[in-house]
Amino acid sequence: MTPFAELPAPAGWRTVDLISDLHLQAGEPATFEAWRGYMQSTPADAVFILGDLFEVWIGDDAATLPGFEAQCAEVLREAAQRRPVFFMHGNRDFLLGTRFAADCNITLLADPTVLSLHGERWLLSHGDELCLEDRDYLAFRAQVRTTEWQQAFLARPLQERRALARSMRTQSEDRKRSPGMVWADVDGDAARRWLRRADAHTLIHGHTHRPAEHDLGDGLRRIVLSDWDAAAHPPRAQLLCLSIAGAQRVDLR
Ligand SMILES: [Mn+2]
Repeated sequence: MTPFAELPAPAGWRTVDLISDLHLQAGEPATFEAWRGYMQSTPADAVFILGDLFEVWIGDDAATLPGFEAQCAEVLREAAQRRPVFFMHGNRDFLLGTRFAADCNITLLADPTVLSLHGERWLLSHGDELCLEDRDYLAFRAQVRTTEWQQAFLARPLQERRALARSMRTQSEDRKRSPGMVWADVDGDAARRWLRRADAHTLIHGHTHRPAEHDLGDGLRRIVLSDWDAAAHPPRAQLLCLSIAGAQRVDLR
């Protein structure tokens, strides 16, 4: 079994912020503004984005044109000048590539990655791979994460990719609304297996939009990050801060 990726935090890091599932899109400016304000002002020594920063990512070339993606790139680039910014793929933005990352000076992380900080090992993931009941999605995931699928998709013209992404999203929304649809959650046994393999006690993930802390037994636990929606009542814009004191949720108001 290949060991999980490891990221030892530099000795100088005191606090690390974790965020996920912002689902940034041009049509939701309030969440974009909340995120921009946060990225400009956080005192954290590093920011970890654990997937689904974007509602959809159709290819790095989209960010080379003026528009929403370029605006987001600018926020990342500025933030990364002040502190390291790490990015892990979610199921919406798995096509975000090395070209965009290099352009913004952010570091791509493997899913999962073990972060060692203050003598603690934190297992970080987007979480979609552990939702074992979501079989249709996992089959789709296996297909779209292959180099062949991605090369074929990215070879299509930008407009065609935008249209395809839109229709895929409509299909997925329809599926979510269909009667009898059960929202898959992270599988407890799979989470425990990952934690043992990582020699870690805490799994931190997003994806499910069900912020909580779950006791997995034997001293193991998983912490679920909140999604963001600054236009909701009350607004959701939350991060998890890791420090010497442990993990703490912080609501941005
Ligand atoms: Mn997700």
